[in-house]
Amino acid sequence: NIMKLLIAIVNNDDSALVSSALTKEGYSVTKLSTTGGFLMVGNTTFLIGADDSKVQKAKDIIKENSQRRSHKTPSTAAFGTGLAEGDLGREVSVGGAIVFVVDVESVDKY
Ligand code: 2BA
Repeated sequence: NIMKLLIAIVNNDDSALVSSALTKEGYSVTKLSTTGGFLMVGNTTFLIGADDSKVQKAKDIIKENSQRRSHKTPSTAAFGTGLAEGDLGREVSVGGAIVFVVDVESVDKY
């Protein structure tokens, strides 16, 4: 059987729901604390190794439990943000979730 790795970047406000919903459905999940390069605000990255046949269901669960939100960028430039002058104090639409699905060459558990 073919394994896939889902890399899902999820809004922090949705991450608790996403993680419990996935776990309840039997997925093995690793949560990483991450930071978006544009807003420099914390988000959550899930690593989910799953059989190919379980990928669509995982995506559905993530979709059902995450929402797009409007987020205001800082009004003054902070060190390390990717914000340009014109981006300051603007509303940007932030997922929700973005999900990458990648092929897994092999899986070994020790
Ligand atoms: P951030 O990088 O903090 O981006 C937050 C939101 O700001 C993005 O929402 C998008 O609406 C906007 N944005 C991002 N980069 C921009 C840019 N260079 N110029 C103008 N606006 C920009 P989402 O697209 O929903 O992304 C939410 C988070 O998901 C991102 O947080 C990032 O952590 C991750 N992400 C999104 N697309 C990605 C990708 N292609 N590769 C890796 N991570 C990604």
